[in-house]
Amino acid sequence: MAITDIKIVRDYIRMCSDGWEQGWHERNGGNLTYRMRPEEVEACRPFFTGPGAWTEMGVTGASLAGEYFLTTGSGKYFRNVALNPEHNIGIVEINGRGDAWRIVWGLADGAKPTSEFPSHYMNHCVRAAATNGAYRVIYHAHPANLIAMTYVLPLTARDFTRALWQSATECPVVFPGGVGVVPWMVPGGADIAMATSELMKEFDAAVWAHHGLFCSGPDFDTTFGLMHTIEKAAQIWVLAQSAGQGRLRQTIEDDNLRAIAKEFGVTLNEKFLG
Ligand code: 2HA
Ligand code: ZN
Repeated sequence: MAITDIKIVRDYIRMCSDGWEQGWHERNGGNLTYRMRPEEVEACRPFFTGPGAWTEMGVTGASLAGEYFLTTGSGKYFRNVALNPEHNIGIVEINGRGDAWRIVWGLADGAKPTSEFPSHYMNHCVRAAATNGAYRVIYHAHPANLIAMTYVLPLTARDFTRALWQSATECPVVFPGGVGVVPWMVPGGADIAMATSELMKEFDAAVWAHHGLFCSGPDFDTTFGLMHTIEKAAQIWVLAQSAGQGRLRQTIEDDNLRAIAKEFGVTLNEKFLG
């Protein structure tokens, strides 16, 4: 028995491989964190190594103090996770104040959690609070078509939500709340973490201009599916704009969006209609 035989660790690794296979994780691009359930922590605990030193995050989130997270490593490649989990991913424990982490398993030989850990942690705090603890996954990737859209469309939640909803009929069902947009910012620090977590109070997904996308969800399937759906819609948008040279002959109209919402029993974010 190894820690990689535990289902949650296996599923986490599978999601890393799936993201790599989609082409969303060039080099060390992207990162994935999962907030572990108490019974998953206990299943993994026999494999814990002597804890590392506490390291401050630069952000504070008291609501998830003491929790444990699976995380990808800073500078590590998604491509390598399945081949060598112990060096590319790890489990960190958050301290009692909610402002520091320490490594309890993995990230071997001096590796550290993802450079975006402050963003992930603040997003976890916000999404857990917004969903009564249901949301456990934060996923950041670099999907090319969505990034391309950030060079063409105004960087507003309204412009991106409408463009994506209109690019595939399933989109309003998959993300009825829409997507937020963070303007271009320096990645890796507290400022972009706070800006993203502000948007995550309202949205399941936040676009980072000229960089990528953050998605949140209750489990790996839903969160990966959200990333996949948004990027597929972005691809269709880019294809349609290219083929039509910027002119669309027809699209999914607002009344069509309302009809989808009614049929599928979802509530669309009304401020993006009309
Ligand atoms: O982990 O994607 O945003 C590398 C990144 C930083
Ligand atoms: Zn990134």
